Amino acid sequence: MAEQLNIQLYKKAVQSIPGGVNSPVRAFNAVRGEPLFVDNASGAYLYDADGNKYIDYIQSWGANILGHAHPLVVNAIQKAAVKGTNYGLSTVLESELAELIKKAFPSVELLRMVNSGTEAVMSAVRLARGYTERDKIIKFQGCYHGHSDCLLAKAGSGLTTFGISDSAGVPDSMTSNTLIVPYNNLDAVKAVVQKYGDDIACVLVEPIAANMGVIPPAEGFLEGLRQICDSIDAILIFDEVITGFRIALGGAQEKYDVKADLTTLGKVIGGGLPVGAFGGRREIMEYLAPGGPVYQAGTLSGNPIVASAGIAVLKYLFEENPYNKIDRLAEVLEDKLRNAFKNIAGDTSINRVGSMFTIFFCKGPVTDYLSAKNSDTSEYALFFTAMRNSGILFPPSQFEASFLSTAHTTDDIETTVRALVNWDRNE
Ligand code: HOZ
Repeated sequence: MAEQLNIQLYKKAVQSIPGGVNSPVRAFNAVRGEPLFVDNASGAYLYDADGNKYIDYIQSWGANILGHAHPLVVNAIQKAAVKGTNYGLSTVLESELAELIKKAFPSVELLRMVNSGTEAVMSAVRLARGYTERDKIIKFQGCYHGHSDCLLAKAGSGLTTFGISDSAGVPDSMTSNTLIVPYNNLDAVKAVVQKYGDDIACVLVEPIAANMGVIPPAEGFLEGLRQICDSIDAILIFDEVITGFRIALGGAQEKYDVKADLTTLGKVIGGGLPVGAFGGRREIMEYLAPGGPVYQAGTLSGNPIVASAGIAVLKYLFEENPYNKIDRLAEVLEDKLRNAFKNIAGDTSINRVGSMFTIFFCKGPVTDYLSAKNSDTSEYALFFTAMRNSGILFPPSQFEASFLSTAHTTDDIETTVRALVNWDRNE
């Protein structure tokens, strides 16, 4: 039998790219497979190099809320590209995108565009430290905020998937000011604050954790963080790279009615192109160069093609407000999966907030990093592989979120559930 093209492409990739992938979460080691090489994608579907079709619940790790290659986004990109791919100078598109973001996030008075979520959070933390003239930051176990040095400590996403929650190459001096506490545990935050109160520049949190699988904030958790920050004059940073424009137009802040001082964004606001942004209270943001002493820069920041794609997506979201519809579809999927799992041996627990969810292979409830880590990752691998073989693509890790898009349909849900019902565990 001829070797699959996908395998051939992987063998070629490892000759020039470490692990054959440009980001570890794309490796399928955790589910005991080879990376999937994509040929093209449209709406809810993705086609691999061998022509296999998948219902895609990765959706570029949540970036594609309108599904793949939405015509509005593709047109915006094409129109922008013929006018030049980057100028390294200002365009009106940057202010247009900024206005749309500000309209959705009342806590954001000024914002700056960058090129990734990593950059957004790295810059926001530097700004918080510069503004407060303090060094320490509070971060939560299992939350992932990109791969800048001071945040690679007990981090989720690929670090949890591959069991390297503290990366090599990061000197202790880079993380010595990073104070780590369990998610959803206000008492632990208070204890740290009692010890280090006046040295804490910021509390950095994913308001809905989505990088150790999806974990919603416990009742009062975000409000408690707000109060604690106010009591010590620390900056509250919400990392809404995943949740911004995903959970609601105004992200988790809108859903839970808690305002951050600084917010980081990415994914959805770039329509699937490389993007990040951070913004917040005017008096803090004015600490940035050129007006202020905190330096931050980027040749490609505010890129006209990225901004055009982002504007197209955000305008669509404002006009159509598809959140009820997409969340309802996700709820139907959750209910049907839950029912189907009742007839399958082993424990599962599904966490869902809006259109993002995780099926944990453990009894649950999953409320923090430790309970997420209770999951049986071998079972997840079996599930993942069975689904992949049936044309359903979930993330290749127990500790990542699955996402619906506006392109998914009830037929896709039915097909997904049927694949689960037909899962033959003995195969
Ligand atoms: N935030 C993304 C998923 N947790 C990361 C994607 C990546 O690392 O490639």
